[in-house]
Amino acid sequence: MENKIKIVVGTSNPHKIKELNEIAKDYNVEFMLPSSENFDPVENGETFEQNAEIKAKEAARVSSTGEFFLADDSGLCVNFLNGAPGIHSARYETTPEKRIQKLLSNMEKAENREAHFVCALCLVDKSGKILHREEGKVYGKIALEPKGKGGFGYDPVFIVKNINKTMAELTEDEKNTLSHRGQALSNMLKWVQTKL
Ligand code: ITT
Repeated sequence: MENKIKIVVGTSNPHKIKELNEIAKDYNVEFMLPSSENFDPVENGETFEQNAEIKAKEAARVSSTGEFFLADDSGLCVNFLNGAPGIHSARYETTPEKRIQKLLSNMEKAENREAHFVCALCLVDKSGKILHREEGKVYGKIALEPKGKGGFGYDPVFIVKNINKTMAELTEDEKNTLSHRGQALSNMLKWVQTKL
């Protein structure tokens, strides 16, 4: 397709860019990383929505190219842990394996294992003006042990509601159809395609 709408994504997580591009493959949109190495947002918001806005605005501020800037702030909210790790999901521990181990050990006594993933997307222009926001959620529960090799982050311990497989046992397409990121981005892409 010609004249794709180019959107700079404010992220340093390569898994997110991979999923975003996969979800957007049938749209006239191309995602790119910020052209500057100075992308270093201070994620001090209190909600996913606020942190997505901070990252999108930072991408717009530091990029020397690009007209539109998108950021994803996402995480896992566990009922038994009063919503933790939530906005701190990426910083809950130092590696993905340790984050999963910490989560499982904090859940040892939990009878209620309900949880959900959240993805907040924020799109801004070069001046930092917010153009559009979307949010997606997917519900499920925390497994007793990790299973599956797909996806990233907490996917091996998140059993998707009504499917009875962990997110890491799904194919890329299956995850992207039902995931928090898949839902939020599909709606964002529909907006982009009609409004930009
Ligand atoms: P950027 O801020 O640079 O975009 P990040 O990974 O630090 O990357 P977040 O602050 O939004 O991003 O934290 C998201 C964390 O939540 C991520 O690192 C995972 O631990 C978890 N997470 C988000 N989406 C997930 C998914 O689809 N599957 C599994 N874990 C996910």
